[in-house]
Amino acid sequence: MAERSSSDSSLALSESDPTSPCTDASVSPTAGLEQEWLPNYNTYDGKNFPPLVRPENLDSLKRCKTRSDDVFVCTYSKSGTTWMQHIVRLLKNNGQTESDQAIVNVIPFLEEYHVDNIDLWTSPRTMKCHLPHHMVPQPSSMDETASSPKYIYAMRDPRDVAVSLFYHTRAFEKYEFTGDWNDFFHIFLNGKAEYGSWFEHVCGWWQRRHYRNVLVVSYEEMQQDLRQVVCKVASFLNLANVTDSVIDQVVAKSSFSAMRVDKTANYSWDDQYRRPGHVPFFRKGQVGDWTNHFTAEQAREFDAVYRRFAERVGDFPECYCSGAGVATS
Ligand code: PPS
Repeated sequence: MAERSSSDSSLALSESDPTSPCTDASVSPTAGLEQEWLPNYNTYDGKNFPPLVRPENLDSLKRCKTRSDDVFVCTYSKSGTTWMQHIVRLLKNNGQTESDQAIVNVIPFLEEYHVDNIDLWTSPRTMKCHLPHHMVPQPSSMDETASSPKYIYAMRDPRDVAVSLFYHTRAFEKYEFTGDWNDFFHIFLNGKAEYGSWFEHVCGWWQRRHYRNVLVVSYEEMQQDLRQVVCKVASFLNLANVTDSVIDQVVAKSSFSAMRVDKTANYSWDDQYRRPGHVPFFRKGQVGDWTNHFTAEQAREFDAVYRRFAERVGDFPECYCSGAGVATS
């Protein structure tokens, strides 16, 4: 497929611009839903954000200057972020966790910080973020080789994302959310969950997946052939010295069962903030758990919204409608 240049005028539009191809015009953070149904979100620029993500920090990111050796792990929430962070961390350190530091200290969560703080981090910086594409710090010219930071975007079947995010939102006291799955289904489908519409989010990165400094991978691909994804990430990051044995170690240490008991990766440090009896971070780690939650009517409604969006924007992954994983290359 032909490489798309960063001067493509339709893609140069921000997704917050109503004329951008990815904007879901029907989405506003609260319209059509009673405010009291919503989790305790912060709102910024027409989108909802988790309670720990402060609008002033989001605003400050407009001033964030990228560096050529920056690596961003970008995702919509609950799409395999920690899995990808762990892989990147291991790859960059010959298959070892370089210290007993929790992953959030090694690969910090960008939007929890103010730019004045981020500017002080030493290079090379690797950061995680869930921001929609137009809010992620980027150089004025993307799609270059030597001088561009790198962006890894991990995506997941939105139905599994919705289910995982439902349990996450219910688990943490801070969200003050006591709704049921049916309530959350509508919050998610209407683009009112944290970070806004899944469709807009994925669209922003999907349409740039052929840029040389963007790598898009899916959770389903990772489940199907983890080794292949690990190799893809190593090559994208230009980690020339990674041997087969390092790849083997990264794959072994990145399995669900290995990460669940790894204190640097399993988010056990957050357990103190979970309501009693709620699921742990490593909940199921499966493809297709949505079938245990969606009613037949919800599945039809989701498919209809998906198809409408995909038809309108044209260049959008189609496979999730039929239940298959998305091939990103
Ligand atoms: S967060 O809070 O947004 O950063 O969460 P995120 O890391 O993106 O996603 C959490 C879900 O990813 C699952 N997970 C894994 N699945 C398979 N293998 C591995 N190694 C793995 N690591 C994390 C995790 O279990 C969450 O999904 P659910 O469906 O809730 O279990």
